Amino acid sequence: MNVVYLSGGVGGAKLLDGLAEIIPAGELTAVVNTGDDFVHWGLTICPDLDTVMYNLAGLSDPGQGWGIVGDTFTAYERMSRISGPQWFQLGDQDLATHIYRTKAMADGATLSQATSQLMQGNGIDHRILPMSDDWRQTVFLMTDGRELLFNEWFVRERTPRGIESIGYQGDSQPAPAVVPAVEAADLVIIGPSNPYVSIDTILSLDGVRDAVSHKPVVAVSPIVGGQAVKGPLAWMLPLLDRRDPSPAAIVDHYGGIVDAIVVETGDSAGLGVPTLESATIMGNRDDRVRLAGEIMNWAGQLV
Ligand code: FO1
Repeated sequence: MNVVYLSGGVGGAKLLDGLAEIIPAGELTAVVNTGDDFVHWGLTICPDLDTVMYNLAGLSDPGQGWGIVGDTFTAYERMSRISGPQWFQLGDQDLATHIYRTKAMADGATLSQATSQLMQGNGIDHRILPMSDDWRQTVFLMTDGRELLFNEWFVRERTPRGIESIGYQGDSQPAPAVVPAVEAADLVIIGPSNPYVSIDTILSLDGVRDAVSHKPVVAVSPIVGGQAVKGPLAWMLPLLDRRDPSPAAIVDHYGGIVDAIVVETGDSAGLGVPTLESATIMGNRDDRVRLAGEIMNWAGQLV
């Protein structure tokens, strides 16, 4: 069964790690959010691509989810001495990724090509695609007039709530392999990611929502028991969709493209689509593989 997985954030990467364990490399393609990408220290930073890469390579901190477990921060500390307090922690090993990617693209590689080289360099056989090869940055227009890039909002400012709107700036073209991958899929899985900053970013690209809408789609709820497992989603839904945080709000947010949903045991009230209840909190790798297996066994009925 050909699966395309839409991913962003730490939760998305964790479930992808489980899926990659049970689905052969030729049958699983991930399309990863690049709306978080930005230039920092002159380097092109792609947090969600790197979070996927480190989780699939077994390099990530199981708890934190991003960065390389055991990494040191000597360059970061030195930079803080040179140019004052820093707000985005780039580890010494993590820097190799950013330097490699920045050089590859300076030498003319596309982000898709640089990503493929980085994945191979980290021993990952599954196909991991950036949603776009060009800048498509998520921008927060705040009620006080500030415009913040995602990580300026998420990390530097610590998710301020005065959001006027969220926009996606830059090229609306998906990376070349994205729409063909969706068209070749038997099933699309939307990871337990924040819809606004991890999935809408992908669906907003030309042709992607339409291609996905013609496929069976399973979404994994990022809302558990009325709370966001990670991050600010629990208050973004009431603010931006005027909905209480719930799996039903997630189904409705995606506007009819979701055919089935995976929720935490006990959360399946009034969803109106086929629902799988499970233990969806992934505290360790066994959880990731178990949940992935349950989803794949259950999703067979939809294809
Ligand atoms: N998240 C933080 O909360 N603080 C950080 O200093 C930080 C650094 C960082 C460096 C590389 C990277 O790939 C991710 C990093 N993240 C950090 C996570 C980042 O904010 C991602 O956008 C989140 O994973 C959500 O997508």
